[in-house]
Amino acid sequence: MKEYQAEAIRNIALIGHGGSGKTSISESLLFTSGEINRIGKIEEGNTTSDYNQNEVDRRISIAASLLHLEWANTKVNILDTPGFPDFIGQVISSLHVTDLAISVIKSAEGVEVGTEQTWELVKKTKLPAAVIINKVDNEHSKFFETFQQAKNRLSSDLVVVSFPAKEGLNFTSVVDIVKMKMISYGEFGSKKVTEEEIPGDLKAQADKLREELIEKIAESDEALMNKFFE
Ligand SMILES: Nc1nc2c(ncn2[C@@H]2O[C@H](COP(=O)(O)OP(=O)(O)OP(=O)(O)O)[C@@H](O)[C@H]2O)c(=O)[nH]1
Ligand SMILES: [Mg+2]
Repeated sequence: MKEYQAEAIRNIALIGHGGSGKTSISESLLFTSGEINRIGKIEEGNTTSDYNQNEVDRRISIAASLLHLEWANTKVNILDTPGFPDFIGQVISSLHVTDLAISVIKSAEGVEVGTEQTWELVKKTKLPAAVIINKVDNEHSKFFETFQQAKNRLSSDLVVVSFPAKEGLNFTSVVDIVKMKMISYGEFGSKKVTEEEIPGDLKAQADKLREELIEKIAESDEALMNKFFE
């Protein structure tokens, strides 16, 4: 087995309310990085993370699963934790061994009780944290409303790094605020990705969000600010 130096290892926990999409995101990450060559689905009971028969039958995660992938010469260990509150012990123990927590929130439903409960644990451990606003293909998706809610209820430090170019049933693309490009995805499981200039009607919004991102970075760390400009 390939050996990695400590600086080339990242440990991430996916946390959040039940059914927000943590296991599906894990599966997509494994597929995108080439760790698996067929993408599993919760409905088909064939995801890498929910392998236990009970998880397959109930279509929920019960225990935290440890997954791994390689990306840019870095080993990424992912702990996919259950969202159902009975299993919160799995979230608590996972957060003790991770460097970063990623909270997955449903775009249409917004911040839910499980989002707040698991976020409280992150605050206790003082871990760095990020948020994924997921299910932006839902017809009731309201990305920016959910973002504002997360800012109000989780952390005022949150800033957007990418947003859906068009949310709802026609979702195919995101605007990446770091690359300043629009990134479009092919059909599910195709790995087809295309980069284009940000369309005119979204450019002003992207510029404004990028300014907010830079301000936040500058506010928090001078070294990071220099790195960002490099
Ligand atoms: N349309 C749509 N469905 C999604 C998306 N992400 C997940 N789902 C579906 O949402 C349901 C829950 O997904 P999971 O990946 O099991 O969510 P989870 O957060 O791991 O759930 P627990 O582990 O039980 O907390 C499944 O039916 C998924 O197929 C998404 O981005 N879009
Ligand atoms: Mg799950």
